Amino acid sequence: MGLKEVLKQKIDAHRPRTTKLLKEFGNVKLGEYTIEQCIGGGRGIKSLVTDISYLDPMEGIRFRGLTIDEVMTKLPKPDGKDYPYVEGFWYFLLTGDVPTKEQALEVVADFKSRAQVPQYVFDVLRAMPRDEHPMTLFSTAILVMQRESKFCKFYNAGFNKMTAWDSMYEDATDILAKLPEIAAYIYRMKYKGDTPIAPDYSLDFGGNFAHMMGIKPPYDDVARMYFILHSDHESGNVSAHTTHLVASALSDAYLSLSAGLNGLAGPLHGLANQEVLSWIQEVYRKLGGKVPTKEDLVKFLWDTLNSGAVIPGYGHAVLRKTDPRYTSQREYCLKYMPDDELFKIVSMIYEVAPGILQEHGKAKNPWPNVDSQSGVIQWYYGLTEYDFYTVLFGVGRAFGVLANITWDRALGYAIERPKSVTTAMLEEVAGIK
Ligand code: NMX
Ligand code: MLT
Repeated sequence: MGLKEVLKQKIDAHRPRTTKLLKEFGNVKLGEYTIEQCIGGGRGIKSLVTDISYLDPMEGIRFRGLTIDEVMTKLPKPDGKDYPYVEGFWYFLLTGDVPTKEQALEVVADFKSRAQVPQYVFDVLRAMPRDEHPMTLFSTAILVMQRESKFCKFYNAGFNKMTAWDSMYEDATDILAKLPEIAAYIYRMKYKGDTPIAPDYSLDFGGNFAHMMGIKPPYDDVARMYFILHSDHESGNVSAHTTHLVASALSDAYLSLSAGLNGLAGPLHGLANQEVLSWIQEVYRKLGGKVPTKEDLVKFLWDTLNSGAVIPGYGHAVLRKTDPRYTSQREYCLKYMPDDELFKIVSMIYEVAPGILQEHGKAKNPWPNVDSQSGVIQWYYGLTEYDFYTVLFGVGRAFGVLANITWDRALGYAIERPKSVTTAMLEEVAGIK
Protein backbone atom coordinates (compact mmCIF):
# COMPACT_ATOMS: atom_id res chain seq x y z
CA MET A 1 0.00 0.00 0.00
CA GLY A 2 1.38 3.46 -0.91
CA LEU A 3 1.80 6.41 1.45
CA LYS A 4 -1.47 8.08 0.45
CA GLU A 5 -3.54 4.93 1.03
CA VAL A 6 -1.86 4.34 4.42
CA LEU A 7 -2.54 7.98 5.31
CA LYS A 8 -6.20 7.63 4.34
CA GLN A 9 -6.56 4.61 6.64
CA LYS A 10 -4.92 6.53 9.49
CA ILE A 11 -7.22 9.49 8.93
CA ASP A 12 -10.34 7.30 8.88
CA ALA A 13 -9.21 5.63 12.12
CA HIS A 14 -8.37 8.94 13.81
CA ARG A 15 -11.46 10.99 12.97
CA PRO A 16 -13.81 9.32 15.50
CA ARG A 17 -11.35 10.17 18.32
CA THR A 18 -11.52 13.89 17.52
CA THR A 19 -15.30 13.78 17.03
CA LYS A 20 -15.80 11.99 20.37
CA LEU A 21 -13.61 14.49 22.24
CA LEU A 22 -15.48 17.40 20.73
CA LYS A 23 -19.02 16.05 21.05
CA GLU A 24 -18.84 14.25 24.40
CA PHE A 25 -16.03 15.98 26.26
CA GLY A 26 -15.99 19.48 24.78
CA ASN A 27 -16.65 21.07 28.20
CA VAL A 28 -13.75 19.41 30.03
CA LYS A 29 -11.33 22.08 31.31
CA LEU A 30 -7.69 21.98 30.20
CA GLY A 31 -6.48 24.61 32.65
CA GLU A 32 -6.70 28.23 33.69
CA TYR A 33 -4.55 31.08 32.52
CA THR A 34 -3.33 34.39 33.83
CA ILE A 35 -2.91 37.99 32.76
CA GLU A 36 0.85 37.35 32.41
CA GLN A 37 0.16 34.54 29.93
CA CYS A 38 -2.29 36.73 28.03
CA ILE A 39 0.13 39.64 27.64
CA GLY A 40 3.21 37.41 27.51
CA GLY A 41 2.76 35.57 24.24
CA GLY A 42 0.38 32.87 25.44
CA ARG A 43 3.11 30.79 27.14
CA GLY A 44 1.75 27.53 28.48
CA ILE A 45 -1.82 28.04 27.24
CA LYS A 46 -2.89 24.75 25.70
CA SER A 47 -4.86 25.75 22.63
CA LEU A 48 -3.36 23.74 19.76
CA VAL A 49 -3.54 20.04 18.91
CA THR A 50 -0.98 18.06 16.93
CA ASP A 51 0.11 14.44 16.84
CA ILE A 52 3.14 15.02 14.61
CA SER A 53 5.51 15.93 17.45
CA TYR A 54 5.47 16.76 21.16
CA LEU A 55 7.91 18.94 23.10
CA ASP A 56 8.56 17.99 26.70
CA PRO A 57 10.30 20.88 28.52
CA MET A 58 12.89 18.58 30.11
CA GLU A 59 13.31 15.89 27.48
CA GLY A 60 12.93 17.90 24.28
CA ILE A 61 11.27 16.88 21.06
CA ARG A 62 9.79 13.52 20.10
CA PHE A 63 8.64 13.02 16.54
CA ARG A 64 5.58 10.76 16.49
CA GLY A 65 6.65 9.43 19.90
CA LEU A 66 10.26 8.70 18.92
CA THR A 67 13.32 10.53 20.26
CA ILE A 68 15.84 11.97 17.81
CA ASP A 69 18.19 9.02 18.37
CA GLU A 70 15.39 6.54 17.73
CA VAL A 71 14.42 8.32 14.51
CA MET A 72 18.00 8.34 13.27
CA THR A 73 18.43 4.65 14.16
CA LYS A 74 15.12 3.18 13.06
CA LEU A 75 14.33 4.94 9.78
CA PRO A 76 15.72 3.47 6.54
CA LYS A 77 18.90 5.02 5.13
CA PRO A 78 20.49 5.16 1.67
CA ASP A 79 23.20 2.51 1.29
CA GLY A 80 26.43 3.48 3.05
CA LYS A 81 24.92 6.59 4.68
CA ASP A 82 24.53 7.42 8.37
CA TYR A 83 21.29 9.41 8.26
CA PRO A 84 17.80 8.42 7.08
CA TYR A 85 16.04 9.30 3.84
CA VAL A 86 14.21 12.59 4.35
CA GLU A 87 11.46 11.14 2.13
CA GLY A 88 11.05 8.21 4.57
CA PHE A 89 10.86 10.73 7.39
CA TRP A 90 7.96 12.44 5.55
CA TYR A 91 6.18 9.07 5.44
CA PHE A 92 6.83 8.71 9.17
CA LEU A 93 5.62 12.22 10.09
CA LEU A 94 2.41 11.78 8.12
CA THR A 95 1.50 8.26 9.26
CA GLY A 96 3.37 7.61 12.51
CA ASP A 97 4.64 4.34 10.99
CA VAL A 98 8.34 3.70 10.45
CA PRO A 99 8.51 2.92 6.71
CA THR A 100 10.38 -0.01 5.25
CA LYS A 101 13.17 0.86 2.85
CA GLU A 102 10.87 -0.10 -0.01
CA GLN A 103 8.18 2.29 1.24
CA ALA A 104 10.74 5.07 1.65
CA LEU A 105 11.96 4.47 -1.90
CA GLU A 106 8.40 4.77 -3.22
CA VAL A 107 8.29 8.25 -1.70
CA VAL A 108 11.71 9.02 -3.21
CA ALA A 109 10.26 8.09 -6.62
CA ASP A 110 7.08 10.11 -5.99
CA PHE A 111 9.12 13.21 -5.06
CA LYS A 112 11.16 12.85 -8.27
CA SER A 113 8.00 12.85 -10.35
CA ARG A 114 6.99 16.17 -8.76
CA ALA A 115 10.40 17.87 -8.57
CA GLN A 116 10.33 20.00 -11.73
CA VAL A 117 10.31 23.67 -10.69
CA PRO A 118 8.29 25.93 -13.05
CA GLN A 119 10.52 28.28 -15.08
CA TYR A 120 8.59 31.34 -13.86
CA VAL A 121 9.90 30.70 -10.32
CA PHE A 122 13.47 31.20 -11.54
CA ASP A 123 12.36 34.22 -13.58
CA VAL A 124 10.83 35.83 -10.49
CA LEU A 125 13.91 35.09 -8.37
CA ARG A 126 16.15 36.56 -11.04
CA ALA A 127 14.02 39.70 -11.22
CA MET A 128 14.40 40.36 -7.51
CA PRO A 129 17.27 42.48 -6.15
CA ARG A 130 20.31 40.24 -5.52
CA ASP A 131 20.82 41.76 -2.08
CA GLU A 132 17.38 40.56 -0.97
CA HIS A 133 17.66 38.29 2.09
CA PRO A 134 17.60 34.62 0.98
CA MET A 135 14.57 33.98 3.21
CA THR A 136 12.66 36.66 1.28
CA LEU A 137 13.66 34.97 -1.98
CA PHE A 138 12.71 31.54 -0.61
CA SER A 139 9.34 32.62 0.75
CA THR A 140 8.55 34.48 -2.50
CA ALA A 141 9.44 31.44 -4.63
CA ILE A 142 6.90 29.36 -2.72
CA LEU A 143 4.25 32.06 -2.78
CA VAL A 144 4.57 32.63 -6.51
CA MET A 145 3.80 28.94 -7.16
CA GLN A 146 0.37 29.35 -5.54
CA ARG A 147 -1.26 29.23 -8.99
CA GLU A 148 -0.35 25.50 -9.04
CA SER A 149 -2.43 24.75 -5.92
CA LYS A 150 -4.65 21.68 -6.25
CA PHE A 151 -6.33 22.53 -2.96
CA CYS A 152 -7.33 25.92 -4.35
CA LYS A 153 -8.78 24.30 -7.50
CA PHE A 154 -10.58 21.76 -5.32
CA TYR A 155 -12.06 24.57 -3.23
CA ASN A 156 -13.20 26.48 -6.30
CA ALA A 157 -14.81 23.35 -7.73
CA GLY A 158 -16.99 22.89 -4.63
CA PHE A 159 -15.37 22.28 -1.26
CA ASN A 160 -15.90 19.04 0.67
CA LYS A 161 -14.56 19.00 4.23
CA MET A 162 -14.23 15.20 4.30
CA THR A 163 -11.88 14.99 1.33
CA ALA A 164 -10.05 18.32 1.63
CA TRP A 165 -6.94 16.62 3.07
CA ASP A 166 -6.32 14.87 -0.26
CA SER A 167 -5.52 18.00 -2.27
CA MET A 168 -3.68 19.50 0.74
CA TYR A 169 -1.51 16.38 0.77
CA GLU A 170 -0.94 16.75 -2.99
CA ASP A 171 0.10 20.40 -2.62
CA ALA A 172 2.34 19.59 0.36
CA THR A 173 4.14 16.83 -1.55
CA ASP A 174 4.44 18.95 -4.70
CA ILE A 175 6.05 21.75 -2.68
CA LEU A 176 8.45 19.56 -0.70
CA ALA A 177 9.72 17.85 -3.83
CA LYS A 178 10.71 21.24 -5.29
CA LEU A 179 12.38 22.75 -2.23
CA PRO A 180 15.92 21.36 -2.73
CA GLU A 181 16.22 22.87 -6.19
CA ILE A 182 14.68 26.21 -5.18
CA ALA A 183 16.92 26.55 -2.10
CA ALA A 184 20.08 25.49 -3.94
CA TYR A 185 19.24 27.79 -6.89
CA ILE A 186 18.94 30.77 -4.53
CA TYR A 187 22.29 29.86 -2.98
CA ARG A 188 24.18 29.45 -6.26
CA MET A 189 22.53 32.50 -7.84
CA LYS A 190 23.24 34.77 -4.90
CA TYR A 191 26.60 33.60 -3.61
CA LYS A 192 28.32 31.49 -6.26
CA GLY A 193 28.48 33.83 -9.21
CA ASP A 194 25.09 32.80 -10.57
CA THR A 195 26.14 29.22 -11.39
CA PRO A 196 23.14 26.97 -10.69
CA ILE A 197 23.81 23.24 -10.85
CA ALA A 198 21.22 21.05 -12.59
CA PRO A 199 19.45 18.48 -10.42
CA ASP A 200 20.52 14.82 -10.48
CA TYR A 201 17.29 12.86 -10.15
CA SER A 202 19.15 9.63 -9.48
CA LEU A 203 19.81 11.01 -5.98
CA ASP A 204 17.52 11.21 -2.95
CA PHE A 205 16.39 14.51 -1.37
CA GLY A 206 19.53 15.02 0.76
CA GLY A 207 21.89 13.76 -1.93
CA ASN A 208 20.42 15.90 -4.68
CA PHE A 209 20.41 18.97 -2.44
CA ALA A 210 24.11 18.54 -1.61
CA HIS A 211 24.84 17.99 -5.32
CA MET A 212 22.98 21.17 -6.38
CA MET A 213 24.71 23.16 -3.62
CA GLY A 214 28.01 21.96 -5.08
CA ILE A 215 29.19 20.47 -1.78
CA LYS A 216 30.69 16.98 -1.68
CA PRO A 217 29.77 14.09 0.65
CA PRO A 218 29.39 13.78 3.59
CA TYR A 219 27.41 17.02 3.16
CA ASP A 220 24.52 14.91 1.80
CA ASP A 221 24.29 13.25 5.24
CA VAL A 222 24.60 16.63 6.95
CA ALA A 223 21.63 17.78 4.84
CA ARG A 224 19.56 14.72 5.80
CA MET A 225 20.39 15.21 9.48
CA TYR A 226 19.71 18.94 9.33
CA PHE A 227 16.33 18.69 7.59
CA ILE A 228 15.10 15.98 9.97
CA LEU A 229 16.28 17.78 13.11
CA HIS A 230 14.64 21.06 12.10
CA SER A 231 11.39 19.60 10.80
CA ASP A 232 8.99 20.06 13.67
CA HIS A 233 8.81 21.39 17.23
CA GLU A 234 5.14 20.86 18.09
CA SER A 235 2.66 23.53 17.04
CA GLY A 236 3.14 26.65 19.14
CA ASN A 237 6.42 27.91 17.65
CA VAL A 238 6.08 30.90 15.33
CA SER A 239 6.59 29.09 11.99
CA ALA A 240 4.33 26.13 12.77
CA HIS A 241 1.67 28.26 14.40
CA THR A 242 1.64 30.77 11.54
CA THR A 243 1.36 28.04 8.91
CA HIS A 244 -1.49 26.45 10.85
CA LEU A 245 -3.22 29.80 11.42
CA VAL A 246 -3.13 30.78 7.76
CA ALA A 247 -4.25 27.30 6.66
CA SER A 248 -7.14 27.47 9.11
CA ALA A 249 -8.72 30.09 6.82
CA LEU A 250 -8.64 27.37 4.12
CA SER A 251 -5.70 29.09 2.51
CA ASP A 252 -3.70 26.53 0.54
CA ALA A 253 -0.28 25.11 1.39
CA TYR A 254 1.63 27.64 -0.76
CA LEU A 255 0.07 30.64 1.02
CA SER A 256 0.40 29.01 4.43
CA LEU A 257 3.99 27.79 4.16
CA SER A 258 5.20 31.08 2.73
CA ALA A 259 3.64 32.89 5.71
CA GLY A 260 5.18 30.43 8.17
CA LEU A 261 8.62 30.96 6.63
CA ASN A 262 8.27 34.70 7.10
CA GLY A 263 7.94 34.01 10.83
CA LEU A 264 10.93 31.69 10.74
CA ALA A 265 12.92 34.59 9.29
CA GLY A 266 12.73 36.51 12.59
CA PRO A 267 15.86 36.79 14.78
CA LEU A 268 14.18 35.36 17.87
CA HIS A 269 13.13 32.30 15.84
CA GLY A 270 14.96 30.64 12.92
CA LEU A 271 17.22 33.56 12.05
CA ALA A 272 18.97 32.98 15.38
CA ASN A 273 21.27 30.43 13.71
CA GLN A 274 22.58 33.17 11.41
CA GLU A 275 22.92 35.48 14.42
CA VAL A 276 24.90 32.83 16.31
CA LEU A 277 27.43 32.55 13.52
CA SER A 278 27.87 36.28 13.02
CA TRP A 279 28.21 36.69 16.79
CA ILE A 280 30.82 33.91 17.03
CA GLN A 281 32.71 35.46 14.13
CA GLU A 282 32.72 38.71 16.09
CA VAL A 283 34.13 36.89 19.14
CA TYR A 284 36.78 35.39 16.91
CA ARG A 285 37.68 38.71 15.28
CA LYS A 286 37.59 40.85 18.40
CA LEU A 287 39.61 38.37 20.42
CA GLY A 288 42.49 38.14 17.99
CA GLY A 289 41.45 35.63 15.31
CA LYS A 290 41.98 32.61 17.55
CA VAL A 291 40.09 30.51 20.08
CA PRO A 292 39.61 32.93 22.98
CA THR A 293 40.51 32.21 26.59
CA LYS A 294 37.61 31.47 28.93
CA GLU A 295 38.14 34.83 30.66
CA ASP A 296 37.92 36.70 27.34
CA LEU A 297 34.81 34.80 26.40
CA VAL A 298 33.12 35.48 29.74
CA LYS A 299 33.77 39.18 29.27
CA PHE A 300 32.42 39.07 25.70
CA LEU A 301 29.22 37.34 26.89
CA TRP A 302 28.70 39.95 29.60
CA ASP A 303 29.37 42.75 27.09
CA THR A 304 26.67 41.25 24.85
CA LEU A 305 24.17 41.09 27.70
CA ASN A 306 25.07 44.54 29.04
CA SER A 307 24.54 46.04 25.59
CA GLY A 308 20.91 44.86 25.87
CA ALA A 309 21.25 42.08 23.26
CA VAL A 310 20.35 38.44 23.81
CA ILE A 311 22.88 35.61 23.62
CA PRO A 312 21.77 34.03 20.37
CA GLY A 313 21.19 30.28 20.45
CA TYR A 314 20.42 30.27 24.17
CA GLY A 315 17.06 30.19 25.92
CA HIS A 316 13.74 28.76 24.84
CA ALA A 317 10.05 29.45 25.30
CA VAL A 318 9.27 25.85 26.31
CA LEU A 319 12.51 23.91 26.86
CA ARG A 320 14.13 24.03 30.28
CA LYS A 321 17.15 21.89 29.45
CA THR A 322 19.76 21.57 26.68
CA ASP A 323 17.91 21.07 23.39
CA PRO A 324 18.45 17.45 22.21
CA ARG A 325 18.79 18.87 18.67
CA TYR A 326 21.82 20.77 20.00
CA THR A 327 23.17 17.56 21.58
CA SER A 328 22.65 15.58 18.39
CA GLN A 329 24.64 18.11 16.35
CA ARG A 330 27.29 18.37 19.06
CA GLU A 331 27.74 14.59 18.84
CA TYR A 332 28.20 14.96 15.08
CA CYS A 333 30.88 17.62 15.66
CA LEU A 334 32.67 15.54 18.30
CA LYS A 335 32.81 12.64 15.84
CA TYR A 336 33.66 14.41 12.58
CA MET A 337 35.18 17.81 13.39
CA PRO A 338 36.45 17.81 17.00
CA ASP A 339 39.42 20.06 16.21
CA ASP A 340 37.50 22.72 14.33
CA GLU A 341 38.19 26.13 15.89
CA LEU A 342 34.64 27.43 15.65
CA PHE A 343 33.36 24.22 17.23
CA LYS A 344 35.83 24.75 20.06
CA ILE A 345 34.41 28.23 20.63
CA VAL A 346 30.85 26.85 20.54
CA SER A 347 31.87 24.24 23.13
CA MET A 348 33.48 26.87 25.32
CA ILE A 349 30.33 29.00 25.12
CA TYR A 350 28.38 25.92 26.27
CA GLU A 351 30.69 25.71 29.30
CA VAL A 352 30.26 29.33 30.38
CA ALA A 353 27.01 30.75 28.99
CA PRO A 354 24.50 28.81 31.15
CA GLY A 355 26.18 30.04 34.34
CA ILE A 356 26.31 33.61 33.08
CA LEU A 357 22.67 33.57 32.01
CA GLN A 358 21.72 32.19 35.43
CA GLU A 359 23.67 34.97 37.13
CA HIS A 360 22.10 37.52 34.76
CA GLY A 361 18.81 36.21 36.09
CA LYS A 362 16.43 36.91 33.23
CA ALA A 363 16.26 33.94 30.85
CA LYS A 364 14.02 31.16 32.17
CA ASN A 365 16.13 28.64 30.26
CA PRO A 366 19.90 29.23 30.34
CA TRP A 367 20.66 26.23 28.09
CA PRO A 368 21.45 26.16 24.36
CA ASN A 369 18.85 25.57 21.67
CA VAL A 370 19.25 24.03 18.21
CA ASP A 371 20.56 27.24 16.64
CA SER A 372 23.74 27.49 18.64
CA GLN A 373 25.26 24.39 16.98
CA SER A 374 23.87 24.24 13.48
CA GLY A 375 25.79 27.03 11.73
CA VAL A 376 29.18 25.70 12.77
CA ILE A 377 28.61 22.44 10.89
CA GLN A 378 27.54 24.33 7.77
CA TRP A 379 30.60 26.55 8.00
CA TYR A 380 32.87 23.53 8.30
CA TYR A 381 31.57 22.17 4.99
CA GLY A 382 32.20 25.46 3.24
CA LEU A 383 28.78 27.06 3.57
CA THR A 384 30.09 30.25 5.10
CA GLU A 385 27.35 32.58 3.82
CA TYR A 386 25.47 32.51 7.10
CA ASP A 387 22.49 34.56 6.01
CA PHE A 388 21.52 31.42 4.03
CA TYR A 389 21.26 29.23 7.15
CA THR A 390 17.61 30.00 7.85
CA VAL A 391 16.71 28.75 4.37
CA LEU A 392 18.13 25.37 5.40
CA PHE A 393 16.01 25.54 8.55
CA GLY A 394 13.04 26.42 6.34
CA VAL A 395 13.49 23.40 4.05
CA GLY A 396 13.45 21.19 7.13
CA ARG A 397 10.59 23.02 8.84
CA ALA A 398 8.44 22.65 5.73
CA PHE A 399 8.15 18.90 6.42
CA GLY A 400 6.67 19.41 9.87
CA VAL A 401 4.29 22.25 9.10
CA LEU A 402 3.02 20.67 5.87
CA ALA A 403 2.36 17.36 7.64
CA ASN A 404 0.44 19.36 10.23
CA ILE A 405 -1.79 21.25 7.83
CA THR A 406 -2.55 18.04 5.91
CA TRP A 407 -3.83 16.58 9.19
CA ASP A 408 -5.59 19.89 10.03
CA ARG A 409 -7.75 19.41 6.94
CA ALA A 410 -8.18 15.68 7.62
CA LEU A 411 -9.57 16.39 11.09
CA GLY A 412 -11.53 19.46 10.00
CA TYR A 413 -9.91 21.82 12.51
CA ALA A 414 -11.71 25.14 12.87
CA ILE A 415 -10.62 28.54 11.64
CA GLU A 416 -8.40 29.96 14.39
CA ARG A 417 -9.85 32.96 16.12
CA PRO A 418 -8.92 33.46 19.81
CA LYS A 419 -10.61 36.33 21.68
CA SER A 420 -8.87 39.58 22.54
CA VAL A 421 -9.57 41.95 25.41
CA THR A 422 -8.64 45.56 26.12
CA THR A 423 -6.12 46.75 28.72
CA ALA A 424 -9.00 48.35 30.63
CA MET A 425 -10.72 44.96 30.81
CA LEU A 426 -7.56 43.38 32.23
CA GLU A 427 -7.32 46.20 34.78
CA GLU A 428 -10.89 45.57 35.79
CA VAL A 429 -10.29 41.83 36.24
CA ALA A 430 -7.15 42.67 38.24
CA GLY A 431 -9.17 44.99 40.48
CA ILE A 432 -7.13 48.07 39.52
CA LYS A 433 -9.17 51.24 40.15
N1 NMX B 1 20.04 36.08 26.26
C1 NMX B 1 19.67 37.13 27.02
N2 NMX B 1 18.45 37.30 27.54
C2 NMX B 1 17.56 36.32 27.31
C3 NMX B 1 17.88 35.18 26.56
C4 NMX B 1 19.17 35.09 26.02
N3 NMX B 1 19.54 34.06 25.24
N4 NMX B 1 16.78 34.39 26.50
C5 NMX B 1 15.81 35.02 27.19
N5 NMX B 1 16.28 36.20 27.68
C6 NMX B 1 15.53 37.23 28.37
C7 NMX B 1 14.36 37.68 27.52
O1 NMX B 1 14.76 38.62 26.54
C8 NMX B 1 13.42 38.24 28.55
O2 NMX B 1 13.90 39.52 28.92
P1 NMX B 1 12.88 40.72 29.25
O3 NMX B 1 12.15 40.27 30.47
O4 NMX B 1 13.76 41.89 29.46
O5 NMX B 1 11.97 40.84 28.06
C9 NMX B 1 13.66 37.31 29.75
O6 NMX B 1 14.94 36.69 29.54
C10 NMX B 1 12.61 36.21 29.88
O7 NMX B 1 12.52 35.53 28.64
P2 NMX B 1 12.16 33.96 28.63
O8 NMX B 1 10.79 33.82 29.23
O9 NMX B 1 13.24 33.15 29.23
O10 NMX B 1 12.17 33.65 27.07
P3 NMX B 1 10.99 33.83 26.01
O11 NMX B 1 10.11 32.63 26.09
O12 NMX B 1 10.33 35.15 26.12
O13 NMX B 1 11.80 33.82 24.63
C11 NMX B 1 13.54 33.07 23.18
C12 NMX B 1 12.43 32.65 24.13
C13 NMX B 1 14.08 31.84 22.47
C14 NMX B 1 12.95 34.01 22.13
C15 NMX B 1 14.66 33.76 23.99
O14 NMX B 1 15.24 32.83 24.89
C16 NMX B 1 15.75 34.38 23.12
O15 NMX B 1 15.58 35.52 22.68
N6 NMX B 1 16.85 33.63 22.83
C17 NMX B 1 17.88 34.08 21.93
C18 NMX B 1 17.41 33.93 20.48
C19 NMX B 1 17.35 32.49 20.09
O16 NMX B 1 18.26 31.70 20.34
N7 NMX B 1 16.27 32.12 19.38
C20 NMX B 1 16.15 30.76 18.83
C21 NMX B 1 14.96 30.01 19.36
C22 NMX B 1 14.97 28.61 18.82
N8 NMX B 1 14.59 28.52 17.41
O17 NMX B 1 15.13 27.70 16.75
O18 NMX B 1 13.69 29.21 16.92
C1 MLT C 1 11.59 25.76 16.93
O1 MLT C 1 12.24 24.79 16.49
O2 MLT C 1 10.51 26.09 16.40
C2 MLT C 1 12.18 26.57 18.02
O3 MLT C 1 12.92 25.79 18.92
C3 MLT C 1 11.24 27.53 18.67
C4 MLT C 1 10.11 26.95 19.48
O4 MLT C 1 9.90 25.76 19.61
O5 MLT C 1 9.37 27.80 20.04
